[in-house]
Amino acid sequence: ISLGVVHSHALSSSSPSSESLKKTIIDKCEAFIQNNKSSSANNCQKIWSAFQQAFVGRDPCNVPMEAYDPLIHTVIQDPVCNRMLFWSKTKKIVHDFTEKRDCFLTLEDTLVGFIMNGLTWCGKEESNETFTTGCPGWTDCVNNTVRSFWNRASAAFADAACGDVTAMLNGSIATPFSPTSIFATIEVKRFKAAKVKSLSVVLVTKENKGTTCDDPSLQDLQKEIEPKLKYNCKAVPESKIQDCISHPDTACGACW
Ligand code: AVW
Repeated sequence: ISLGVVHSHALSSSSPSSESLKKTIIDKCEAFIQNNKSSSANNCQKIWSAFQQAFVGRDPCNVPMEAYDPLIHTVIQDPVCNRMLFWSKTKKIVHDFTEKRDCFLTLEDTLVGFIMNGLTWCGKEESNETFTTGCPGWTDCVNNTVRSFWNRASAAFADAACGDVTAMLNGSIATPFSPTSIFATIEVKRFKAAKVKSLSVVLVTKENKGTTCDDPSLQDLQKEIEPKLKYNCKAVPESKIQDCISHPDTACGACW
């Protein structure tokens, strides 16, 4: 009796926008696996299906981060102890840096972060379609499709952290450790003392101007970290990191 409805859903689920999101995601997934043989145990079709079930047919402002649990559990990702790089308000420089060298890895350099980086997506109640435009923005509602994904993926990245972890924070702004950031609200809270030895903050500064490691927000961070883990902070001029980006043969240890 409901064949008509099923049929129309089947049609709408293969609308151009749905097809292009699926293709974009599978293409990015396969490209990543090509370049990162350590990820070859992943199945991109399975990843797509775990991903889409998180938000298809849902109000795009009512997708909790737990909706992405099946996706996170589907992705096979080896932890990379001592090389994990967290960041906040330093998106451009941190990725210019990790793109050039293999010594550090951000969430966006892992399979799931790489696939979703730069994409917008959402669904709609009582619809099988996926959309890439007209989706709620980052701050339009708390539980929006895209923000909940980044919250969940960040939680998984921090859960997997081990050894000495590094965080690149922005010394050119008033509050480098922003209490509303994903780094503060999710990642720092999930470091496991049994696995993570220390947190090293790299505070990126403009020619020794701006905030220093004595900044009150960084003292808050230190209080949150110690005595559970070791904490240290180093102000590093942006030009020094830029030099390391332009000379990828410099040893990573010499960058800060
Ligand atoms: P961020 P986080 N409107 O630089 O610590 C639109 O603050 O939160 O660092 N987009 C936004 C907004 C906003 N108000 N706020 C955040 N974003 C998006 C994952 C935007 O794409 C990694 F593992 C911005 O560039 C890092 O350690 C991005 O969120 C950590 O979480 C980062 O915001 C970085 O997140």
